[in-house]
Amino acid sequence: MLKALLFDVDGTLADSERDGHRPAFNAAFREFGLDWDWDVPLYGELLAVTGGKERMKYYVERFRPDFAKPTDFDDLVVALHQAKTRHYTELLATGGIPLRPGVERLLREAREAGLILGVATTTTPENVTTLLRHSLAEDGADWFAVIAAGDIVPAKKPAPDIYLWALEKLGLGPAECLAFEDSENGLRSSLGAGLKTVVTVNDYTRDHDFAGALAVLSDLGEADAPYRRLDVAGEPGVVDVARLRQWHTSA
Ligand code: XBP
Ligand code: MG
Repeated sequence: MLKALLFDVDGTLADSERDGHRPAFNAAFREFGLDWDWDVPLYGELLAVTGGKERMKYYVERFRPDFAKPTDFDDLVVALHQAKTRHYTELLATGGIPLRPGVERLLREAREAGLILGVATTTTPENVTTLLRHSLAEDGADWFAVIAAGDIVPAKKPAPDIYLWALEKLGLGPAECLAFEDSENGLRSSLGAGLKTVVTVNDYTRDHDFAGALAVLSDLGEADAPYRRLDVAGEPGVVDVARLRQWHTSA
């Protein structure tokens, strides 16, 4: 029986990477007097690595062999990441990052239907609670029984650890839940935890490999703007609780 819905955040609840995280990283780099600048295509490549601190280290290794790393490089990365989080949460507090189509509708319906809601993400916990407060509802974070985020597990997605952590906190097995993801790394993580997963793509992820997903959709859909099914031929529609229960049992 379907008891809980587990959501990825970046790219799934909100299209937050290109115009949210990316400019926040760049603002932090400027603040620290670094000449690092992540444009839209480069950031797409950097998204191969999940986690902001891990992504900055990967950038230096892969793209900036000229950068003379200070002996306290790890501390610099932590300080840069704190500045980036400040810039990002300031943007969120202006309501600058809206939820994706159908997200608020489905969250409300799921709550009314008595489904448990959870989050499993590699981003920083503060980013999640701030997004939910400003783009969902003042008490948006309280809608979720578990918010599994950031460094709470050492191995970030595509490792399944963050989903396994969330399942353990909820006291549920993977067969009682559905996951929602937007990226190949995310899908590998959720499938690795044994979760059936609905994928909604975005501009950075639409060409990813989503083999094994329950459904691959343009978005969750609204009555006046239904989703398009991208994996198999199918009617446009709206992801609601009834459809999720049907997919969950038939798969
Ligand atoms: C997305 C990520 C994160 C964000 C940056 O996570 O990979 O690293 O890009 O966030 P998800 P931080 O899709 O799992 O929500 O800088 O806070 O790590
Ligand atoms: Mg994501």
